[in-house]
Amino acid sequence: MYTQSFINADASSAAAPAQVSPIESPERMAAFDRAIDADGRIEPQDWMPQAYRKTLIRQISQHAHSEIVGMLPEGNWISRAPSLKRKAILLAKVQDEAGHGLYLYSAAETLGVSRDSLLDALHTGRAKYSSIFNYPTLTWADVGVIGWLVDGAAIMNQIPLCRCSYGPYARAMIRVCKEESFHQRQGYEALLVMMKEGTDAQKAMVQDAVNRWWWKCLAMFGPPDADSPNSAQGMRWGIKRISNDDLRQKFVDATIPQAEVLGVTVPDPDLKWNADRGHYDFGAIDWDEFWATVNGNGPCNRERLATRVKAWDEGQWVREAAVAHANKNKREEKAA
Ligand code: BYC
Repeated sequence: MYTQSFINADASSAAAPAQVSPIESPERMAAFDRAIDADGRIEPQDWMPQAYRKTLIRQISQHAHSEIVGMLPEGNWISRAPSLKRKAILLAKVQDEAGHGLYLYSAAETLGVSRDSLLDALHTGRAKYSSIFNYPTLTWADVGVIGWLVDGAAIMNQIPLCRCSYGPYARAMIRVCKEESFHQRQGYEALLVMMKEGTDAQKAMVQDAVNRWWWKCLAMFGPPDADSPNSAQGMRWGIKRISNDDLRQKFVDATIPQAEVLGVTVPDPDLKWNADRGHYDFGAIDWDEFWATVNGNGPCNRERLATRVKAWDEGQWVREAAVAHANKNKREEKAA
């Protein structure tokens, strides 16, 4: 699975696949624009503008980092899951997140950047990952709420990415979305059991978790369209298909009926069905809190990064052994 980064110890020097010239000529730009206008797919061997490549590396690597950091809040509960069944489900889900990270790092590598350099950016705090994973999981209900709301928001954001103009990202997202759908359902089902068969204390625990996660999930979709510096270009290039605000609205509209079935409320006094718009109106998001978290000052940012760095350091011997093994195979192949 690490093949590409092991073979190219410094693949970052290969800023573009060797056979594709990075030079931007009007003819190349016109051909690229025609492909985008025709809703075609751009593949790794195709010519692409440097800015398109850079945007994709930014978004795909942030997405990959989010998947592997996203393992941590729930991983916290694997040893404390309330039954063998819940433990097996949670283990499978957290393993899926690791897999999503691997597909996404591989998709980023097709753009000519090394996995090691991407991980270095994460470990040194230069790379972003989703704000949502910087909050603590205080009770078992948080695990259900992460499945229902966090994975629910993730699916809403990621289904349109299956139609992203960059082929490897779009294809990775198809499988990711299938697995996210299981993640969302297991979370909702776990909450349903607590709300329909649980004690009053368990029901209160679910409501408390919803109260703590609701606004953070709405912020996951990113800043309002008017304050989103990357949206216009991302939409033009067919990387983003639906804007941050439109996805947020779709999420609220889809989720409120689910909350009603569950028997929980969301902590928003301004939430109201607007018959004229055919959508729910909802209150204001605390963007100061969001930016503080994105910029490293959320409740768990330091802990999350420290855990990832420790895992990286402790895996050093595995990477060294794999490189030694690959080199030995190469020597044997040459000698044969
Ligand atoms: N958290 O111009 P904008 C998952 C940043 S994985 C942190 O709108 P863009 C899951 C943004 O990066 C969830 N930062 O940007 C995993 C940009 O900064 P830079 C992750 C955020 O790219 C395990 C700046 O704000 N999903 O769900 O057009 C278990 C301005 O934003 C956030 C993805 O990564 C945020 N929430 O749109 C369970 C999906 N929002 O880079 C679940 C792929 C914004 O200019 N990514 N920022 O320094 C995307 O769809 C888009 O990148 C975003 C942002 C919608 C997130």
